[in-house]
Amino acid sequence: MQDLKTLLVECRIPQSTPRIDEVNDIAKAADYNVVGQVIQNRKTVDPAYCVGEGKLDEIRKTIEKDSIEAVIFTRQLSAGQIFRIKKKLGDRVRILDRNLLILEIFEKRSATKETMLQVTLARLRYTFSWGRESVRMRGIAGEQTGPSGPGEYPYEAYEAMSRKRISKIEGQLRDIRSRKAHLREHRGKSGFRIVAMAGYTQSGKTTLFNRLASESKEVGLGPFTTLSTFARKVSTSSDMKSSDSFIIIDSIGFIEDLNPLLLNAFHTTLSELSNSDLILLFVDSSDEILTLKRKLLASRKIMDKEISGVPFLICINKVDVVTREHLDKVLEETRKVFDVEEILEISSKTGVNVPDLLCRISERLAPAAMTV
Ligand SMILES: Nc1nc2c(ncn2[C@@H]2O[C@H](COP(=O)(O)OP(=O)(O)OP(=O)(O)O)[C@@H](O)[C@H]2O)c(=O)[nH]1
Ligand SMILES: [Mg+2]
Repeated sequence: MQDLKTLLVECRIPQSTPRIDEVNDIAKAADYNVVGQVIQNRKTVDPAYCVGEGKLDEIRKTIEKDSIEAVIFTRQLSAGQIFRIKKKLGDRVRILDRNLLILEIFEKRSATKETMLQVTLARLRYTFSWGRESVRMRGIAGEQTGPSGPGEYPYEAYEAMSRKRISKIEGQLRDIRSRKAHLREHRGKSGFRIVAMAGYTQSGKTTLFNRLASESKEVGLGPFTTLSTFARKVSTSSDMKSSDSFIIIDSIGFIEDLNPLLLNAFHTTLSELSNSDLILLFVDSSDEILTLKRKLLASRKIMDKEISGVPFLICINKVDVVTREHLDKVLEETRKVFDVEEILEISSKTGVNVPDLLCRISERLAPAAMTV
């Protein structure tokens, strides 16, 4: 149980996307006790401290007055900014940016060896330059800044160790992946078609997975409830003939502006989806239109980069909680981003239109359809 008293800090510049609500959700999911928010509007981001130095002084006073234990910046901070902010706010407070927070939630939710290795790798790569930076900034907590051995600076040892760990983990991941490739081949030979679910985090993928596969995987714990890939067999009729069955795959959700180092960590998890025969792309219709538009664009970007070439069917989910008028707007926005004919309106939670969805999956997976 973490429960650190936490302050969120957002530096808003013209045209930047407000992130504070999303970061608030992720922070809560990672068990931070968010007690306040500081938003500063500026023309540009301060290169030294992200927010202005005066604002940071105010934040320091708030930290002392309210016994704040963690400060989370909603923007990505450079290593230099992190060290300067740490120096100003003191070592007692934990300083994070959105990426480090996402890494924490990834670590917390990692359930498989592969995910754990992927996340460790992402963190090592993300913090690779920190040793050098801490020396440049004259060290955290007075570490020595000169050579520690013949011609070797402390950061060189840190980097050499990181490099070693990185290549070890890469090797372990290669082994796991080749075993998984074997499994996939086996699945392919068994004649089962594969249907994968994709979409923004919290759009309702696992809720449908549980419904279809009679499973009870965790849902609704906030962003990134699911990190690993799960596969189960689903039958669209009572006999379990392979022509009526398919394998459904649940996976990690998308998020906007994920740092490439973090996205790459999940590249293979996502690219597993590109081996599928059909993708169900989830859209959360309960979002406000502006949020929906941003999430649609983010989904499109990730689909194009990671999973292009696989046919997909869009599932507008959570129709049980929205009006017809709102749904029509959702459809209109979805069509602007995705040039597809087939969009189904469903509710993973109540099961509305799920039988229709199963029919459409069967039809799309039928051999004749697959050759089109
Ligand atoms: N009202 C309503 N809520 C839904 C529906 N589907 C899912 N939810 C809720 O939305 C939240 C997220 O659901 P999940 O199934 O965990 O979403 P996910 O896409 O798997 O999320 P990640 O694993 O984070 O990618 C939960 O609180 C669900 O109860 C739906 O059809 N209607
Ligand atoms: Mg999930």
